[in-house]
Amino acid sequence: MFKKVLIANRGEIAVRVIRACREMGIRTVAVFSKADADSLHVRYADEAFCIGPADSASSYRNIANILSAAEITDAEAIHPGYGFLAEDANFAEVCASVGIRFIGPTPENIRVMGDKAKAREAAHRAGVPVLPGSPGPLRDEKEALKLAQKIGFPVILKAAAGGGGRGMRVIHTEASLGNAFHQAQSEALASFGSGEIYIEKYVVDPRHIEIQVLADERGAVVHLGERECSIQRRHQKILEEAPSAVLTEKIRKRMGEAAIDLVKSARYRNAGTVEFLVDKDLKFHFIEMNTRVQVEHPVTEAITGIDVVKEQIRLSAGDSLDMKQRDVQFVGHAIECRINAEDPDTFVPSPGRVVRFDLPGGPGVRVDTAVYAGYTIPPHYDSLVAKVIVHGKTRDEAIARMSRALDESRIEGIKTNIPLQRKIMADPDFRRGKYTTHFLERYAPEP
Ligand code: MV4
Repeated sequence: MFKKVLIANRGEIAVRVIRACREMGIRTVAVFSKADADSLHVRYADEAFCIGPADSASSYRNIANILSAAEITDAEAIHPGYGFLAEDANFAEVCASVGIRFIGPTPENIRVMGDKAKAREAAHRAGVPVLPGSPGPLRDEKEALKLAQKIGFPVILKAAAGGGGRGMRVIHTEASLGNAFHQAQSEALASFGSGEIYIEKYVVDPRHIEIQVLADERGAVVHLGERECSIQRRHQKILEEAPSAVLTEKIRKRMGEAAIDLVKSARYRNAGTVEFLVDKDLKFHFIEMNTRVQVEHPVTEAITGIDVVKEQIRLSAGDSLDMKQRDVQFVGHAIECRINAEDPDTFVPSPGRVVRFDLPGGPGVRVDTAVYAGYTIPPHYDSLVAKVIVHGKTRDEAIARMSRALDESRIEGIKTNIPLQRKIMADPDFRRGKYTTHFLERYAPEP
């Protein structure tokens, strides 16, 4: 096992990885920007290294500075967390070339899944259901039109290098396809440096359900069940739960097997998440694969008892998967609420000094955060300040427990979305489990 790991991230995920390392007897190196000197991840690590100014391009995304910190401190491996360098195939490759283990999949895995058109092809090759659409990237507007006519409207154009919803265009009529094609292409080029786009049948009012997978270097694979992630605004998830309230045992099993088929066929390694859209008839189709640990991994940990971050570290060190699919047992129901520093009505970020930070506790409650009373949340990064995760015997118990946990919370000095999370807990459709990706529009109009 590694003796020392560098965590190339900040905030709650850096704290989360440090905790896993500490319990595994691995020494930790935190890196931090000048804006983050007072963050908990700096305090919890065995060593901490300043890697640059506040802007993340100069610090948390600065490969040279991070590798220097790793070399100076003799770290054998780097955990990238999520965001920043987590899905940078080039970074993973550079780590390998200087003899530092990147805790995650292979550079080739990241490259294939990072290209959403290639990922679609990989899923198709694996026999995993994909939506009708282009086999690869679109050559021109003419090809887009031909395919749209074949698939039938509505269709959606997506950036191959995109994901997470950026650079997408929904098209309802033949007449609007021309403009949409060129808009999607130039937006993709401007946002991702690649104008490659592809087309798919558009699923109206879908659910977003994803499967967590783990794979070792010998090709053994398990899935850890699904996470329901439909409660989102502008492609930012707000709340996640496991299991999904709508899946049947039969479909859950088929989705898990589909995810495993893709992992095996693509020779994917380490932890990953296979994303599906699920329609009203519970038909599911692959859309993307995420090659990192995700913000919402704790709901899976709660219902399986499996520590996803420790598994990532073990698998990266070359250990074999120490479980079979039948060993993965699901117990109870878990919900995660993301607590963001933002105005609950306008969604405008609300950084600043936190004067009170009373977190919930008690049975079945977990809080992941790098914030404490007296801390000043810097304005330079995302607005996630804490994740509240609850686990209960049933979905009803988990909802009651989350409502109770949110009621116990007192955060002052900054605005947070706790009032919005409380409204969601009280919503009759949420309580019935009847919701889709459009659920939040009633509380949070898209601009
Ligand atoms: C779709 C879709 C419907 N049909 N693809 C959004 C995030 C990214 N991971 C994929 N996304 C979607 N892909 C097809 N073929 C619906 C979404 C989607 C969505 C789209 C527009 C506005 C809000 C959305 C919220 C969740 C999912």
